Amino acid sequence: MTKLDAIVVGAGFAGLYMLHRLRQRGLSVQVLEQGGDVGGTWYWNRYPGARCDNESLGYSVSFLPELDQEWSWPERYSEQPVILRYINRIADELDLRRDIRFNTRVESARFDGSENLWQVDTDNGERLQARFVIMATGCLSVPNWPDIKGREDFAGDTLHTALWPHEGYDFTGKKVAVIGTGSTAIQSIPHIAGQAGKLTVFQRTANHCVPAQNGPLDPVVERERKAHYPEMRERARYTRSGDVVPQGEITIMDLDDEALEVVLQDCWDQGGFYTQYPFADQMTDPQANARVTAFSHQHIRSRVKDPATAELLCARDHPFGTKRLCADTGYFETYNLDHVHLVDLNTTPIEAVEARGIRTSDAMFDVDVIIYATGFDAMTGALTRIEITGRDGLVLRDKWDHGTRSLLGVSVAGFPNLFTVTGPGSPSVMINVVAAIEQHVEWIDACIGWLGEQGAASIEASPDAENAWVEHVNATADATLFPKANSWYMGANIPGKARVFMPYVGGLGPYRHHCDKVAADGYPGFVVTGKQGGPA
Ligand code: NA7
Repeated sequence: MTKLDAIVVGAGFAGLYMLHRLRQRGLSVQVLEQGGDVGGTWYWNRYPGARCDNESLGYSVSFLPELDQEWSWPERYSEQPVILRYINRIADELDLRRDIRFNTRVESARFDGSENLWQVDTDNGERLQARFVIMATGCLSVPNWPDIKGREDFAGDTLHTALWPHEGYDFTGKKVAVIGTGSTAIQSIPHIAGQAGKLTVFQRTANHCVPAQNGPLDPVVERERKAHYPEMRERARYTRSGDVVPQGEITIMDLDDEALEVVLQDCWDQGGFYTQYPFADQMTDPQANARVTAFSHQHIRSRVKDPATAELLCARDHPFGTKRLCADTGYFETYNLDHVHLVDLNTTPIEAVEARGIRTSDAMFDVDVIIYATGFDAMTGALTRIEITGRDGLVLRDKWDHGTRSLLGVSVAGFPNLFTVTGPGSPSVMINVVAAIEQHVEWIDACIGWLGEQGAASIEASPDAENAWVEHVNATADATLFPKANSWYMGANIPGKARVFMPYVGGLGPYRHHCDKVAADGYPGFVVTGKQGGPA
């Protein structure tokens, strides 16, 4: 049996950085990765139009300053192949592949208290042992297949956006159905429409959307950023969003209609998440939020020619930004094409998938291919699919059955020496995820270093501190409009999943200060065993 200091699960941004840090510490580390190569999210999500909604100058790693200078992002928001190339470059630069086992799925991890060791079993029948296990499994890595009657009966091709064929897919002349209208659908639909003979989009809930305003990266912006990269990276570490965009400087309710229109138009012209962060009250005051919603609806009406379709595309069932905001490039205009149709599943729900297509309550849609753009079992899916057994036979899936519980989103009571990168209860998906990952990885690495210095055997969240943190995470979310949406942040997209707001909305900067203080104060709230003078 292979015996290691640490096992890292996943080889996306998080797993790669974790490997790098622990290796620098002189630890023996093995990364286990289900995919055939590095990249995580960016390895799997290869659908047409897949790109990051965070600007690449920020959505990139801070620990390779030479790469910051050398690398050129062709566009403001990079498409998937470019990001995947970038991640490959990181792996090459740091010679990481030699410690990564690909095509290896972790099936179970079991803590052996007598030896303070984790036993990890893979689908290749291999067993490894390590003192530490770091789950770098990603927040959006388990695709959600909806439970639609007859799904298996379809005779044409079935695709899921998160499991896209590596060789691509030619839609030329085909009759195509897309189910779902989240970020993924909004990115891919204009591209699919460009090829398909006929495209029918099945919408259950319209999503709030802002124009991405993507384009070639302005050389002046690039030059400026490269001249100040270290300062910008340092600033980003302490902002709420993990990026350097304007944050919370404008109070919507202080502005009259005319002034607000000017400010919002400016946001829409700048595009992307510029629309989300400048406002202090957008996510807390329903009235302020409604004014942004009204502006966004006006915008949609100006872009979609058919008024009935435009109304269907206006999100109404949740406040603006309370589901992950989508960034669009030509999405709304796609519905002006004669061969593209929108089906409203609220008035005519899907009754079944049949061999020749999709039957709704009032029509049969014959199609050649069905694309499920139906999202993920987010935040917990990858963790609960692994049989993770901690102290005294406690299984993580069972512990989280009524809602996720974790201290700082990084450590769970009952699971010693197990760390979760961007776990539930941390800022993770609410912010620039690369910044969130770096903060967690650095904190975990320092914690492991500290345990070594103390000669300690294990660390885990104490139940009291975990409860207090969960309460704080909930209270922070409850002070906002976020819990009002049936979002994947709430687990609401997965039937039967506990409805708890999972990410921490307090912002990266305040969260980092808190985590740093915990470390500086010797990890209060954590149970440390084997430490000199402590329990064995
Ligand atoms: P999302 O945002 O979860 O969107 C999934 C879409 O699929 C959404 O419109 C869902 O409608 C729809 N959906 C899910 N199940 C069904 C069924 N059974 N019938 C009809 N429609 C359904 O996933 P994405 O992949 O677009 O984006 C995920 C994240 O990746 C994104 O937020 C970014 O952070 C990157 P619903 O809203 O549930 O009514």
